[in-house]
Amino acid sequence: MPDISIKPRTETVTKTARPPLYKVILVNDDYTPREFVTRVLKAEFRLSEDQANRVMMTAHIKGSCVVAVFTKDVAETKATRATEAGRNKGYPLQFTTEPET
Ligand code: TYC
Repeated sequence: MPDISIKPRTETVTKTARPPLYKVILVNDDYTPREFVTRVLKAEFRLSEDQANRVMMTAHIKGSCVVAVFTKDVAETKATRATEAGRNKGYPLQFTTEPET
C-alpha cells in the first residue's frame, strides 16, 4: 500500500457585511415656506442650493422625496434634527426614515 496522505485544506474567507441603509424622506405640507425647507436641507444634509431646491420642489409636487441614505442611527438623528428645526419655527415640516429595500 502506498503511503499517501491527503490533508484536507480549509480556507477562511472573511466577508464584512455592510450595514443596512435607511432613506431620509422629506414630506410635503401646505405651510412650511419653500425657502425654509431649502435652508434646512442645506444645513442638515449638506446639500448645495441647487440640490436642496430640486429635493424641496420634488416633495412639493409629488408629496415626498428621498433626501439621502445613511446608516439607521445617522438617518434617524438627521431626520429628528431637521424636523425639530421646523417645529422650532412653528412649522409642521416632517422628515421620516425607512429602510432601503
Ligand atoms: N408646500 C410648501 C409650500 O407651498 C413648501 C414645501 C415643500 C413644504 C416641501 C414642505 O417638504 C416640503 N409653501
